[in-house]
Amino acid sequence: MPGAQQAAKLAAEEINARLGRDFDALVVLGSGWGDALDELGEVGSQIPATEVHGFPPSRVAGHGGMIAALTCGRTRALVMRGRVHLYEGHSAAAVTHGVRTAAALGCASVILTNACGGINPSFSVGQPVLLTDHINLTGASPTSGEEWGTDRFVNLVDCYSPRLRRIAAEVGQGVGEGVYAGVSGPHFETPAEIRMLAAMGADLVGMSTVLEAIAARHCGMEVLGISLVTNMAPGLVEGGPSHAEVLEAGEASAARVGRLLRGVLERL
Ligand code: 8IG
Repeated sequence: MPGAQQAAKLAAEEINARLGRDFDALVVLGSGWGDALDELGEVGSQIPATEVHGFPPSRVAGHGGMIAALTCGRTRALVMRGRVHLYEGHSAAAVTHGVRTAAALGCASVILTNACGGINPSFSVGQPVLLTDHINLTGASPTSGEEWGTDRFVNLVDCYSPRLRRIAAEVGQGVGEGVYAGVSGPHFETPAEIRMLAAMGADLVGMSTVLEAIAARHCGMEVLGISLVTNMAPGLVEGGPSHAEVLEAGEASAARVGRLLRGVLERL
């Protein structure tokens, strides 16, 4: 059995023992989304992610790693907060371990959330944006060297489920739509790089999500991606982004994005 699948099975067994099984969906809470958890309803039990096989410690402020079980309407959700990033020096396999573990636990869909920079000038800080597609600029793939099911060459047409996007657009008000460019970071872009990304067709830029979306499709899961624009990209505004600004925008939007997540989970 390939490495990633084996690791996911082990992690799934441990989560099953502590949080139960039969989950419908995984929610990955990105930076700035942690406070949204309060809106999702009654959290059943939760465990530190580092107590589960294969989850490395996360060291970014505002990313306390934990895994929780909660029910939203009839949807049984597994929630992971404290994502693992390439820029911490982790591999594509480590970055996507949570998604593969959720697949091993039977989750049919995953909601990937993140904080990002807005490239499309029609977006504003604090706005949630549904991903219609992505551009993977990390140079990495979670499918490299991995067999999962039968798909060596994963099809990424409609990677972000049109069905889930429709549900989210109905639930959310003033929610945008756009293409997310995933880079490895952790430096922010130069203004010239932002002009390049805009010319490529990117509306948003961030340092996560794309590898998890690919891994989720590799495992046959439906994917919904939602970005919270926490800063406008370098070159579009004076100065440029800071991590403090990102956390502040996340805090200010927690209730709004929490309600959006809750509405989607109830209608999955
Ligand atoms: I939040 O402007 C957040 N994450 N690459 N650029 C990149 N990642 C980000 C940004 C940004 N803002």
